Amino acid sequence: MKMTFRWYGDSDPISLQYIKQIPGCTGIMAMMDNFAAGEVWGKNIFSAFVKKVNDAGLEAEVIESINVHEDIKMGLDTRDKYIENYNESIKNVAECGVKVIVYNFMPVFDWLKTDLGKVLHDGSNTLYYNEEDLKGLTPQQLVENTIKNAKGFSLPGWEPERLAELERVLEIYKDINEEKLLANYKYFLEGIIPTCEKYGVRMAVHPDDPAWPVFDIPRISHTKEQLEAIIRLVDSPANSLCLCTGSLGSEPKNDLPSIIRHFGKMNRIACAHVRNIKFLGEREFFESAHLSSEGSLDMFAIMKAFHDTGFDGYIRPDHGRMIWGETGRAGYGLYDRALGLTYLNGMWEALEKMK
Ligand SMILES: [Mn+2]
Repeated sequence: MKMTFRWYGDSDPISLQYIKQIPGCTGIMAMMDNFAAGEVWGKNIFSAFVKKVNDAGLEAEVIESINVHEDIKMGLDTRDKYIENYNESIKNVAECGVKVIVYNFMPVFDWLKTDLGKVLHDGSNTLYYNEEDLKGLTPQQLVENTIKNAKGFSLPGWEPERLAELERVLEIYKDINEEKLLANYKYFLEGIIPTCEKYGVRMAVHPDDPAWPVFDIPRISHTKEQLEAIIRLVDSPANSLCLCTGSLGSEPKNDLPSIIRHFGKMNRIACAHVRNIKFLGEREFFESAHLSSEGSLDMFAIMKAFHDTGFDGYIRPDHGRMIWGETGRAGYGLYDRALGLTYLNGMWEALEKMK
């Protein structure tokens, strides 16, 4: 297992040196916003990025932001060009040492929360979701609220160019059901997995966050059965999962340790985001500190499931709260994520030594 930390590049207020100072953190999961969805990732820009990370003593083997163009998800005629570009990007990042590409196939909206800074009992603040707060909101209003609450930070999944065409895209999705979306997904994977195999890269799909459909837009990656259907679309280890515990775990019916064991045994988990959440009611939760006792998920059972199935991929702590007066990009401060990383590493050491 390799323990990593998300880094946003030069715009990230958290320096690579700070990340390197977190004990047991050997690399980053890279989030770059230099390229729009559908654009080819230029090798010169990306290799300079990797060099910077390597010079700081860290690895850059996972990239989290080669976004799938909406036309691919919608199955439009223009998709072939975007798939061709995606293949070009895979080749370019692979030649710079990337082993895993995290992506999602969520229509329109990527992750979704209704409050990016909910104040908790101890004065910290965190990301919060309450289905009630979505009632009466149009998708457009949700987008406006989210961008307004981001305090000037760019938020992955909420890129202005992706959302500019919201009305048009929502109209097209009215004719796309889950079956059709899955067929478009298959077309995409069939177009890119051979390239992944050739260059030794694994695609890792991030599950829907939260783990249910929103605004009646189809979503097809939030249950064990759906994830199984996805990895069977193209039967290759290059077609794998990014097991995000906070996303999948937002639906209490998703038994995380058993899901991890199932896909872990099949060698279909390339990387993981590990975090805890605390349920307050039905479809209402906040992102808690990582420790099991602070939230609703059993983090030890989760880590043990990874360990027992011989997981040798990449893990990162996921979102953290804002603590100790830190301000910054929602979910991506330094302190609470570093605490989370240390906690996860502590459990891993115990699991190793108790083997
Ligand atoms: Mn995640």
